[in-house]
Amino acid sequence: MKLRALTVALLSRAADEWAVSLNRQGRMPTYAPNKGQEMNSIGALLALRDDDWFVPSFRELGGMLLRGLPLSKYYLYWLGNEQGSHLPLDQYHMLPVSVPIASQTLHAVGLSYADRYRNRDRVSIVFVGDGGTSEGDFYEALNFAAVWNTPTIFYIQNNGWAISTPRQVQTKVESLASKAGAVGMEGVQIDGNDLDTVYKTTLKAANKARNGGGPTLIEGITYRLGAHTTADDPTRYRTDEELVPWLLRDPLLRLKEQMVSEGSISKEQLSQMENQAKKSARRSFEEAESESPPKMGELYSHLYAEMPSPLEEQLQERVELRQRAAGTKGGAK
Ligand SMILES: Cc1ncc(C[n+]2csc(CCOP(=O)(O)OP(=O)(O)O)c2C)c(N)n1
Repeated sequence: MKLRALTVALLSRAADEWAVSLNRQGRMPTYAPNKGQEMNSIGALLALRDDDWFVPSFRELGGMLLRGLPLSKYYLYWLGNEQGSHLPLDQYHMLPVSVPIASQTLHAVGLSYADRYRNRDRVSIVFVGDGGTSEGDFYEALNFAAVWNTPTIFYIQNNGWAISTPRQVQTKVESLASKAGAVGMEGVQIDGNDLDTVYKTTLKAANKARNGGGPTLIEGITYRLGAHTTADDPTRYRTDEELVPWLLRDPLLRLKEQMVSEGSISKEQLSQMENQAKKSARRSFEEAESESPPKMGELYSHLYAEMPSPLEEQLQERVELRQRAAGTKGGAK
């Protein structure tokens, strides 16, 4: 298990670092790094079956790679290509990246309600950030899951910040796991930077849910080592005094040190794996970049089976604007 977690975490870390660098080169529009949070989704997904529903937010690259998602597809998403959100359900049992904060929590409850209704022993896991737990959708999802006793695992990645808003400014509770008490659900707070703890806690919640015991809220305490996204500068709102201790608690560093000291991997093997991960990240991006860039209309065509008239009007307006802009350029020649 540890070797698999390490391989995926190294690729996730390399992919993050390369994406940030590509953004600075003007080749990647906006990217949300996972750095420092990887073990949450990796540990949790390792504890689940491949056909359990995985409903991510936007900092679960490790979990997505574990499910077999090619990194190039993840890069396509961040390049704005809708193909990055087309994930055949039978293949991945996973929903695409979700940016509207906490909206995905309701989708996960719906999925697990359907499974319970059909007497399937499948569970759903949904990820949300600490800021997301102040959204109405989150409370509604928790309540429905508790009342309907759905096989849902809510996993909060509490990385301390919602962009520049610290946890203590957006909620009065010390423990986000305690929010489960409001709906009569079990809540547990854990070290989200420790692979073993995340794995065991998720496995326990999954076994309970599979056996009809209902939902669990897990709060993984973690830290976002990088920026919120490449459009953010965290030095404007957080101090080095806060950051430095978390650099020492880096989950990847911890796993690497643990595995080397146990003798399950040598330093040479580790550096080979790191090089491999970096090469793989570069190759995956080149693959994604070689796809043709998304066309303007695609922004509208993937939302509904039949496009509603306000969207049709918007699209038409944009087409006309573009034609006019092209005409103006032509006239100036
Ligand atoms: C409904 C909604 N409101 C606002 C935003 C803008 N927004 C994007 S990320 C973010 C902060 C989310 O913080 P948190 O839930 O703690 O997750 P993190 O980014 O720290 O992983 C906000 C407010 C959004 N995407 N969706």
